[in-house]
Amino acid sequence: MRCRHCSNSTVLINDFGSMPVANSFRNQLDEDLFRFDLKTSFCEFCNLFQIIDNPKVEQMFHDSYPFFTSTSKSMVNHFSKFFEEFKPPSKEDSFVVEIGSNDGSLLVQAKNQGFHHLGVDPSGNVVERAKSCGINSICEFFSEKLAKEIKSKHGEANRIFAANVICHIPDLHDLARGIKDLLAQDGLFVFEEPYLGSMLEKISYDQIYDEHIYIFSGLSVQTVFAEYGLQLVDLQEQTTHGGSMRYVMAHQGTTTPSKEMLRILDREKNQGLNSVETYLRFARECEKRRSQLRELLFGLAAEGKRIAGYGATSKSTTILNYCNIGNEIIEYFCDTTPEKQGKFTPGSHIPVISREEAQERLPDYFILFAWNHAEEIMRYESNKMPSSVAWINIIPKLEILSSS
Ligand code: JHZ
Repeated sequence: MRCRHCSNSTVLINDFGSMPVANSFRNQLDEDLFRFDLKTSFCEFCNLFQIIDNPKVEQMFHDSYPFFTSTSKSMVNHFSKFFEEFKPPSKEDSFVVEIGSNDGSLLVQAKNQGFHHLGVDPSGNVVERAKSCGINSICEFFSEKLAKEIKSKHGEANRIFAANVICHIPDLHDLARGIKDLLAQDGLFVFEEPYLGSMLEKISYDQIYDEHIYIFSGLSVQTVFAEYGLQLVDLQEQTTHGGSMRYVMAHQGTTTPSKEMLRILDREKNQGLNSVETYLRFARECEKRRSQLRELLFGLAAEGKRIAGYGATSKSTTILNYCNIGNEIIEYFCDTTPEKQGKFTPGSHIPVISREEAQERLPDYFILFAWNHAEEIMRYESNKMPSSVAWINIIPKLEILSSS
């Protein structure tokens, strides 16, 4: 196993077994389901935590991609603050690009405030949604080649933004060359992703699935982009997606790195984010979590309890397939995304229904698979859900939250 980035040999960390594409919801149970081996490894040379194999990018991102950023109001709010903090100082002669712009939840601010902008996303359906809201978007995979085309048509970008997408791009060399070329000399490249430090702390192994080819840390991001003259200048911790990190990058030598960044990089070393032992410990913990979840759910099912899932997340595909839990245990998933409703979850074959339908057939237990949106979900559900329904929290700790 060679590192995807530096080609040195890596150490095998997790083996989650055969896994479908996390967002390959099926219309019919008998439809073919593509599977691949989901394994992770760690590179001691560039500190990259990565999955070993991945499906082709076209199998993951396409015209029926079912994840729409705007399904979470708090995420839309988060992106509006993101834009305010990092927008170019002036509208004149400035150009904002977003990689993986999805339905335009971030760029809507650029559009509303009159900034010249462009969103790039490879999934046609989400691009159409963004365009229908007046957000300039193109349906493409970002690459060095595309960066050159954008530059020749629109000029250099003063800001390049990305949220929950840089870790989806297998070839980081091509990406870095594209950014280097497109970014104006005084520009900023700002992206945020689920954070490796949080994943290790919470044992949120469900962050590992096909789309997440890498789970980054400050240490790995610094190394990967330095080779192309892009310097990490700030790190900002975020609470989104169960613990994310925002990485601020600039052309080498143009911006002074923040003290906070130096503090976080030191903390990462103290936490052992650069040591194989840390990851091997994480792998052992994942196995323990698997046994605990199976024991709890099979026990409840044996008592005749009805169990449903809340939030048909990408993350739930890893948990259900790794723990070998399917529709014999979980009766249905409740999810607000119309594109997921009426379909079956990948590999675990559990039907997805709307919140309204779920109200008609409430279970004894709801497992909170969208644990990263717990606050938003509980705000909505707390006065609607009868006390006879208990919640099962899976991350950071397996626990039953309330029961009559
Ligand atoms: P959510 C996504 O992963 C996909 P997922 C992506 N690959 C990525 O990188 C990560 O984000 C970071 C539903 N829901 O946000 C909507 C409700 O039903 O945890 C979604 O289907 N009711 C780009 O898929 C799911 O839950 C609600 O009130 O793991 C949440 O998915 C809310 C708030 C959500 O991301």
